[in-house]
Amino acid sequence: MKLSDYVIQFVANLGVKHVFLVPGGGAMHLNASLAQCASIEPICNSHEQASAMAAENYAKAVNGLGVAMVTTGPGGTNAVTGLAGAWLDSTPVLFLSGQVKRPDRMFAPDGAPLGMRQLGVQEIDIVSIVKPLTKYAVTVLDPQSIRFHLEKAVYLAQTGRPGPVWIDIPLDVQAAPIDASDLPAFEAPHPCAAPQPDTQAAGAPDLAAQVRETIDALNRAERPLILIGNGVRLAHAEDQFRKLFDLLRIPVEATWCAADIISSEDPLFVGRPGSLASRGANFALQNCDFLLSVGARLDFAITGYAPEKFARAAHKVMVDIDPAEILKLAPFIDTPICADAGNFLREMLCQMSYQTPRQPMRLIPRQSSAVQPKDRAFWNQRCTDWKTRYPVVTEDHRKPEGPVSIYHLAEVIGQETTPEDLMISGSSGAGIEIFLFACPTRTGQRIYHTAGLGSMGNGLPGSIGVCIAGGRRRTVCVDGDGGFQFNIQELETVARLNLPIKFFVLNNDGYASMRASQTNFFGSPQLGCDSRTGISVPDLCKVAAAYGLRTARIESQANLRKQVRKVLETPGPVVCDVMVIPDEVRGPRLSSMQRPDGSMVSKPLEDLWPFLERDEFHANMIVETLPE
Ligand SMILES: Cc1ncc(C[n+]2csc(CCOP(=O)(O)OP(=O)(O)O)c2C)c(N)n1
Ligand SMILES: [Mg+2]
Repeated sequence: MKLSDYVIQFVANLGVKHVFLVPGGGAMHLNASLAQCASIEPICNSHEQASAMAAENYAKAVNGLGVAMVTTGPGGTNAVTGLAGAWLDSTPVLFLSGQVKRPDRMFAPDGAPLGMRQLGVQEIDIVSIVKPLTKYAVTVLDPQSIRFHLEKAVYLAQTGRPGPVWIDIPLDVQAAPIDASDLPAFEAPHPCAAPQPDTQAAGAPDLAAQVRETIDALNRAERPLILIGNGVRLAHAEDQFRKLFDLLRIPVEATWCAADIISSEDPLFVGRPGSLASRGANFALQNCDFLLSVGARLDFAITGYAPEKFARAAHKVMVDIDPAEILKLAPFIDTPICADAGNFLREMLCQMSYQTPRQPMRLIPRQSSAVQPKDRAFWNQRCTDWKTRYPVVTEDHRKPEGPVSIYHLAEVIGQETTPEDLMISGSSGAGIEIFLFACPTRTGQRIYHTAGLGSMGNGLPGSIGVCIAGGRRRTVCVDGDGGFQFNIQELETVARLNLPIKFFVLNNDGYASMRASQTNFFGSPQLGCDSRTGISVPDLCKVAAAYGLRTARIESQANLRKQVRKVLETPGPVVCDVMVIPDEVRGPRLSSMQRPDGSMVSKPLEDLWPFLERDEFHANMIVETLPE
């Protein structure tokens, strides 16, 4: 059997149905084998960055493995941005790259570099480039080792904290004949014997004991709060979370990545906290006296760049599979639990059980530390009040004239889509932040973005990935007019495959976020913000029409719902240019204040800009406020 056939068969046997690629001479055997594979549909993109981003979002959508295939040299380097996104968002993606044949490599047979920059045509040492962004990266030099490397890579991609892996295969290795029945296998470490990232170091308390500690702290709490992150989904533990939530019925918040695990309409869902957040979400976070964070890495966007002030009155339990994520917050976490979110939630549920279905809060002890029934109606009510008193989308956003408010657009798209629809956004830019922050989600509905990297250009190829993963279901992609340009060539892929993706592109004459930051920090002159300062965007409807796509333009808020509905109901792909308020106020958000002596002070998470009148602010605080 030819090795490249074995590789593709291996991928097919994993159940992978689609591979995203740009073909190339350096990967020609892999390409040819893929072309012959009946059970995988190859999706050819027009740029490897797009293949990588499509594969990453595909993996997110199937909550499994995505696969991208690229050629040697620029094929690999072009894919690095998508790879980085997968690395940061813990997405399991298998990258397969072609490489120059072994005798042409700029390495001696023993692996020592020969010292030149390149020997083979289009040669690049891609493995060294991608090493820091992968869980496993290897150039396969011995054809007999192919099974081992593939099995190891796929195991690592999906075990512990998931992430991308990279297998680089020289041309002559791709073509090598192998006996598939006689290849050494990778022995996955036995779950009990292996050093597990999701269990503790020797001497550390076991998970059952840590869950008892968690329950004890919860029992003492008057104002408990749960925060869920993407780790809950990566652990395939959405159902366990819902069970726990139904049992406890205490207020819940979610990170942006996990916002679609719970319906925005659930009365006990307070919101998405952080540096661009609803006031209610941050008031609840900063006033709680017990915080259970599950599967959220608690990055600066959530802790407000000041972990010492984050939920400062709370007993904080942090459950994360990655010890480094916990370690970074070590002084501020009361109960650090290095565990898989699913294992933790299962252990929580195991230590709890219903007494009778009609008395869900009376939980029988399995151990001495069972959850005690406690009347916290006051706190639950307070959280609900915050949510209703400080809605993200206000009447002002909905006023029926003028250019479109992104808040209103997000609300309308959220309401007009069905739970079956897939939603994806670009991932940076002022408009996108507002969209992701303001768009409500329903149970079952998914909303994707590339959270950690925030790369422009994710929206278009990402929408291809999720649409295909979702069985070519209706997909809504909201992107900035700047970000949309970054992979605009993928409109051809969308057109060719006739994918039912409805693109809403936020037209604000270029880079509104750059305009905002340059105005805030430097005034003028400005550079690369819009058509007056060196960056411009073309007429999107003309561009889309050139790709043979249907187009629409929404000029104003008048009848916004009707206009959005029309786009959603148009069959096939549609590109809709939305004339949005060019510099819409982005808030409430974390801000700093200048002291009289000129120094800057960061405000705590509870005190978001635009600042509330001090009386109103103090009335919202249960925890003592910080000196201003
Ligand atoms: C690949 C990449 N390059 C540069 C940036 C820096 N950057 C962040 S937002 C932004 C402008 C985004 O413009 P647009 O997509 O139109 O969104 P807007 O801010 O206008 O809403 C830039 C250049 C980035 N995030 N990603
Ligand atoms: Mg823009």
